[in-house]
Amino acid sequence: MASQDNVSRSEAPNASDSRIALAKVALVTGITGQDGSYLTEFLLQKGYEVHGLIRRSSNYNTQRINHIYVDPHNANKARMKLHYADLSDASSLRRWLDVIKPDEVYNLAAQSHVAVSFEIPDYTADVVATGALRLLEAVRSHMADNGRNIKYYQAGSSEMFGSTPPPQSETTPFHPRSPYAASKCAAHWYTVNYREAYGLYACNGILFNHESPRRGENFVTRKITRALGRIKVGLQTKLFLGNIQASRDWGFAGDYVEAMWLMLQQEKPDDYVVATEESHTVEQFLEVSFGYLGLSWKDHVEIDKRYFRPTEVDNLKGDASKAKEALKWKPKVGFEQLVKMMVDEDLEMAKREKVLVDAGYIDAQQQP
Ligand code: NDP
Ligand code: GDR
Repeated sequence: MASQDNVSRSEAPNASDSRIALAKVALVTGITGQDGSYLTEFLLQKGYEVHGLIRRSSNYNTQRINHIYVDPHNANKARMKLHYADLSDASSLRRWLDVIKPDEVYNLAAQSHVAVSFEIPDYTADVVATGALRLLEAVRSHMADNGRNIKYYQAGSSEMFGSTPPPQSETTPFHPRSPYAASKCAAHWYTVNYREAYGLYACNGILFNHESPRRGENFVTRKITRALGRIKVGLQTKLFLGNIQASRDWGFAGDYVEAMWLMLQQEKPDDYVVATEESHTVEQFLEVSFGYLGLSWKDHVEIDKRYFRPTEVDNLKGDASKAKEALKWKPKVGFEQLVKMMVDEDLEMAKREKVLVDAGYIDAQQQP
């Protein structure tokens, strides 16, 4: 397990001392998130040394990367290294850039929950918008002071299109519908500006929803598959949801991280939409997932107005022709395969949970 004690501190020996000769070096913010974990696996497979910035939390927050963690005391084998930093702390970003000297920076960190951004708008803007600006400025000043080049990836979102009707491409106007989406628009334009003003190799990936068994449990797909597994094994009976008529273009996170990397391997920096070009409603996700386990969602789902948003994004469906043409990227996992992958994993998790509940080790009511 990646212990907080093993996360390097600024007074620790230079983090790049054990740099693997000739390996490219990537710095990933948001490494403990869904995309951070898939991107790190992908980059390690490509031979990169990967440095992740993690924020301090009262509980371990490294569950998604524990399986690829190697204790740094075993320095010859450890190609993923973790450091404390925060997008709200500019000095930490600049310090780690100076120590790590990355070739590529992937800015994935965010308060990424759209509904929560209505509850904590100021914090969301600070991390998502100003956080991106802090990191861009740290990259710019590090490059100027050290005569180095860094390629920068910004995690943009289809939420920026908001109420603009589909299909949405790179030329579709933004009309954000939440503090989160407005903050992502700011981060998008900061990135474009740093590219134009300073010649920085900076790309915006405008990614449509992408899911996986590692998706956070309060996003709708995972909330459904997690509840479904528990319903199937008898740990839960009801699932409370909000607007199930919303439509999303859902892909597999493992496919999308490849597109992030491809954007940084081109001759010139640019912005790209990444999507499956298929859209499904939340209700269709319920149909396919419950149907797969031989259940009817109508027997279990109740609509709870608490999950409705003050302003909703009704319909997202990407046009990814530019990424297909220029990056030669295309998604490998389709909608039904994605749903089944998530249901299979969450059913196994529910079965393990059931063993613990039956043995009296945990209380079924205490689970999400
Ligand atoms: P997650 O919510 O799973 O991960 C977010 C990451 O950001 C976590 O590692 C989190 O740390 C970290 N983080 C949050 N706040 C801070 C902070 N103040 N300083 C440093 N790190 C912080 O998101 P995803 O992996 O799903 O998404 C990755 C990025 O892509 C995000 O920017 C998201 O907005 C964007 N995006 C995601 C899409 C999707 O469908 N998944 C689609 C389009 C864009 P911790 O683990 O401690 O919480
Ligand atoms: P989204 O994802 O807002 O698209 O943002 P989410 O899964 O939260 O919502 C998708 C749609 O489902 C509806 N919905 C519910 N959503 C949640 N979370 N919980 C519910 O109970 C529920 N019931 C219905 C929502 O109203 C919405 O229409 C995700 C995040 O990963 C962002 O960071 C990213 O930028 C975008 O995808 C692209």
